[in-house]
Amino acid sequence: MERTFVMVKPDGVQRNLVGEVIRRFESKGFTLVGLKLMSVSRELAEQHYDVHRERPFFAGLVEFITSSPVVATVWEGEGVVASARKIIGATNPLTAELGTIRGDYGVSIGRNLIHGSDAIETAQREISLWFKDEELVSWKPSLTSWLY
Ligand code: FUP
Repeated sequence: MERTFVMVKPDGVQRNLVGEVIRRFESKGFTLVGLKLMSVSRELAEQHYDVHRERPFFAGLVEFITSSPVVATVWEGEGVVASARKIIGATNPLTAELGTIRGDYGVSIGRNLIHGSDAIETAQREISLWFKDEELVSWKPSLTSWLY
């Protein structure tokens, strides 16, 4: 079954939106298989945002992600990678549709509350970067037969 990596960034944690984020993914019908509150090391932040290393906002982004705790999660379900991106909304919260997490709660691209993997291969890379195998739990919620 497909999995994706979703992180509530420092601003989302500080603004008490952890519950709201988890609620939206649970309500949609996805299964939580990994969850932890953590401080992010500079090394992990730089690896996570490696594709942006040459961009002008890279240093600020690493500074931001390491500034305060994040909540790292892994979600499972059919089509979860693309669906999570829809639930999260466009990168810039000002142009993100209302009804998405960024569209409903954010006003600034540098404080866009949440990260979600952008493709299946990225999700695999990010899940193994952020979680050890033994931190992920495979389980079947009893609701499954009503979802699929
Ligand atoms: P997304 O996949 O929507 O998280 O967006 P990107 O991978 O394009 O960008 C990663 C993060 O870099 C964004 F969440 C916010 C930050 N960013 C900026 O701060 N300024 C920019 O111009 C673009 C991205």
